[in-house]
Amino acid sequence: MADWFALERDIRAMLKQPEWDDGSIGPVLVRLAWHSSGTYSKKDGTGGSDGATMRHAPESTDGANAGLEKARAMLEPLKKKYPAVSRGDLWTLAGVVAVEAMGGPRSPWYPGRTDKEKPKAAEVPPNGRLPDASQGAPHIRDVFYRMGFNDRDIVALSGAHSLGRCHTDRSGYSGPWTNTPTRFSNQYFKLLIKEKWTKKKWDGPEQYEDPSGELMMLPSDLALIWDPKFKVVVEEYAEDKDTFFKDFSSAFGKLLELGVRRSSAKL
Ligand code: ZEM
Repeated sequence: MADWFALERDIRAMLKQPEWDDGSIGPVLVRLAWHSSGTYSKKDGTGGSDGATMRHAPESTDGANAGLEKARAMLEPLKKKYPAVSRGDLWTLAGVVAVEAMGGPRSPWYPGRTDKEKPKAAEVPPNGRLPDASQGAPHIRDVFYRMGFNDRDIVALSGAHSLGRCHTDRSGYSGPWTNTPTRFSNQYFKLLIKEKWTKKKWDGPEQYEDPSGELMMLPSDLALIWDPKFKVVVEEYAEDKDTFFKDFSSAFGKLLELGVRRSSAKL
């Protein structure tokens, strides 16, 4: 049996890294957990975090995963220290621990993923399953409905953009969504509603900025207030942090479980 408490302690201890972005690798670990899971398709059960297939082509080459090789490399020392823990478990647990350590809610999480060292072609999901930030509500629904989520889950999960930032050398976009990118909060929803978002004038891809020019939104973020059904939920979460935390906790937990096959029951 792996010592899960010791592993969680070690994950928490490595989050603070002064030379990394805003001083914490928490946000990029949350993104790793999400991208390793968000390839799932409920139609045929392919994709998801089981197998840790993001190490293998073509998933490793998906433009959406640019930069996540750094997050995976940062977790490798823990894989060495806890060899019985699969990378699929390590990457998803790191996301859960990071959210909680940055002030967010704990999500339900269960071990039992099995890494695929030499996956067959059909066992690695094709590229293009993760959402495209340049697109709007219909695309976002296509992608998240494919995983089995509903509109409310979509808005809740998107609240993770209270964390972290965009990097021109990864996605081509630039900047953080909030002034507190290492603090999990409902600030993203408040800003979506309260700020005036205008198109940024630059050579990069279409993105939006607040009047200060310091904060950003992707077209896919603004889709959450341009679509009336999404907007109602954005307004609710902007007003009610506790409901957001509760909904995020369960939706993130559900995301990390997608496609996980266990030989024995959950612990
Ligand atoms: Zn994100 N996300 N995301 N996201 N994301 C980025 C960064 C982060 C979308 C997206 O295109 C982008 C969810 C949903 C969606 C995080 C968590 C979650 C970036 C910037 C882009 C472009 C990448 C870069 O340049 O480094 C789109 C289109 C989404 C849905 C429509 C969900 C769901 C998430 C978790 C539950 C996080 C934490 C980051 C910040 C990463 C970092 O390195 O700081």
